[in-house]
Order: sequence, then structure tokens, then C-alpha cells
Amino acid sequence: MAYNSAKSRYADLGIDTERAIETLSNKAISIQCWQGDDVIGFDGGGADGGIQATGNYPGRARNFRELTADFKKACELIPGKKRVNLHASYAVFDDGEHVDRDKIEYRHFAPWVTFAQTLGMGIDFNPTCFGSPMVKDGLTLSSPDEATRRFWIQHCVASRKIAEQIGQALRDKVLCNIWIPDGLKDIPADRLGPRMRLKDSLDQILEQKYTHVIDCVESKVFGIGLESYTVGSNEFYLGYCKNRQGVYNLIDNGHFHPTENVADKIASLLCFYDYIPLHITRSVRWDSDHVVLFDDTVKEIFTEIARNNALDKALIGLDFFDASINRVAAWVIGTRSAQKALLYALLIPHERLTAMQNSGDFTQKLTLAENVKLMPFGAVWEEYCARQNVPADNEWFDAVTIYEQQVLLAR
Ligand code: RNT
Ligand code: ZN
Repeated sequence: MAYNSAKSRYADLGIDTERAIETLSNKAISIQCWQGDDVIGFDGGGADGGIQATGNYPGRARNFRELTADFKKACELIPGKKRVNLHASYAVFDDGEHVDRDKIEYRHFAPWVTFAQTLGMGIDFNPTCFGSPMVKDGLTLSSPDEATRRFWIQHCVASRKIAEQIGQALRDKVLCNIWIPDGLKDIPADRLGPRMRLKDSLDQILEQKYTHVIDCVESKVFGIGLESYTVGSNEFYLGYCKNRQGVYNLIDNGHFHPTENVADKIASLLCFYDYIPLHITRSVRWDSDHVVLFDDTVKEIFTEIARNNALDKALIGLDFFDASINRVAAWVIGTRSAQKALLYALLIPHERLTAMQNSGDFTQKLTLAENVKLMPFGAVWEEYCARQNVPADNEWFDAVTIYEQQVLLAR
């Protein structure tokens, strides 16, 4: 059998494939609900603020029933532990009901909690500070307009409260991630003012202490139409989090200059933080949020996590939204690719390589690192999928095709 032979070849390198499979199966990946409907949500908003889903593939989910059905279908084809990552714009309203973002309550998300419970999954949460007429001149929490800023503070306060209640209901911790689009197209006259207002907004939002919420803030370098200045930059949030116990800096690998190595940032954050929330994405020329692939960037990020035994610290979420291909397939490809990259990282002989680095055996280190690349990794992945009762890589697409014909094309 291919797996047994792979197992013994990895054993020769000192790697226990059984342990890697076990570790992988216990690590939850938080799957973003917003891939299913092009970040449109249920409250009439939509994606803006410098992000964009492009394409018009048929079958977009238009409501809670459709989105959860699609999400469930994708999950049937994805091995391992999964979580549902929600945005506040996915509030489920009763017929005819509508409340503004500053007035949302737990009851609007109770159907999601029931859904997650039936799938045995946890939930993560994000206030939605975009896609709303209340965004003024592209600004939310850093707005100089006090009414605007107050609205978004209240939205984030409401979101954290909902996250706490979701956590209580699920007896679990909920990652609550604040990302704001705030920035400027052209050269700022004032860089400090917006940041001081953002700091004050965050202080107000985070004042209430919760036991079921892990708070984080997501930095960014630029967005479409916001090319010259982003208020919530990485330095801003790193500084903020360092001064504020229990608030973490979320790293989205699409939010840096293309030549920056995001994996390297993880080993810096690990010196100072006990959680490292992540958005795994794929940027093509800009923060385009293409579907995650089993590529070098993702492998390197997970390698950094695996080699530092930081799996409990890394809170892995996905962030992509592609409207040009089957959306269920996009979830499956992206999540399975991330899991592959994690398994790949778990099957690298990190201890040997580190020992070679420390003893100055750089030639041998480079040789071994190259040799690892052609190890029979695929056989271990196939074994994992089989044990998890999900289709193999060349088998799951049929299920998506049937679902597309029976469900998606009928919409
Ligand atoms: C935007 C951020 C943010 C969003 C989601 C929809 O650049 O990456 O995480 O993609 O919240
Ligand atoms: Zn993100």
C-alpha cells in the first residue's frame, strides 16, 4: 500500500506520519461564510471598502437557507475540524425585519448557532465595517465625523456582545476580528489624527471584558481606491496590541507588500503573543483574495507554525472570495489546500534541520530541505482523506457537479 511505504520512508527521516495525521485532524480551520455569496451578506450591504469579488458564476447563495446548504455541501467534501467564520452582515432577519448594524443582537445569529451545532463546529465573528451608507468618505472607526464614528463603535460593541453570546451558547471561544477599510486614495494631510481616533474607538469597543471572546484587529497596507494611506496599518495594530492585554494582531497574508515574507512575521509574533490569528489568502498582484492553493507561501506560513509547535497559538482562518468559479468548489479547493499545506509542514524533519542550522551544517541542511520536497506526501494526504471519510482529490468534483446541476443552477 502506498501509505505504508510512505510511512516507512518518513520514519527514516524521524517523522511519525500517524502523529502528523492526528495533529492535522484536530486542528480546526475557520471557513469564511462570505465565499458563498461574494461578500454580499443578508442586510443589503455588499463588498466595498477596497475589497472586491469579481466574476458572475451562476448559483450564488441569496439567503441563509441557501448559504448554509452550500456551506454544508462543501464541508462534506473537506476533511478534519472546521469552524464557521461569520460576518455581522450575515444577520438573519425575520420576514420584513431590518435593523441597522449598530442594533444587531444575538437573536439574529441564533440560526447560525443552531447550524454550527448540527455540524459540531465552532463559530468566529467579524463586525462588518463596510458595505453600508454609514461609511462616510471611506471612513468608519477613524472618521472625524462623531456621529459616524459613534455608529461604528456601537456596531463593534454589539458584535463583541454577540460573539460572547455565541461563545456561551457553544461553550467555546469565538475569535472576534475587527477589520476596517479606513484609508485615503491620495496623500494624507494628516496621518496621525485618524490613528488617534481609531485608537480611541478601539479603547471604547474593547472596554467590556468577555470570557468567551478572543479579540483581534486586522492590519492592511492598502485597498482599491485607498492606495495612499491605511489607518489600521500593521505598525499601528502591533503597537495597539502590545499595549492592550488580550487583543491580538491578525495577519492576513494578502495585506503586505508582495516581497514581504509573511511566514517570517510569525516567528516574530511568537516572541510576544500567545495567539496569532491568521487569514490565509492568495493575492495576485494585489490583495485579490483568490482561492487559496497548496503553494509556497502557504506552505512556508504553516511550516513556521509547525516547526515552532505553535498549532495551538495559530488561529487559522481563510479569507478568499472568488465569484468566477463554482463557489462550493472554491471552498473545497481553498480549505483542502490549506490543510494539505499544514500536513506538508507537519511532515518536515524540523528538529534535524534546526540541529543542522545550529551546528553550522548549512550544506546538509539545504540538501535535506530539498530532498523533503519529493517525499511521498501525497500518499499521506490520501490516507488522511480516506480515514476522514471524504473523497480523494480526484473524486470530490463529481459531487460538486451534481450539486451544481440539482441545486445551484435552479436558483
Ligand atoms: C479585507 C480583509 C477582511 C475581509 C473580510 C471580508 O482586506 O482581508 O478580512 O476580506 O473580512
Ligand atoms: Zn482578511
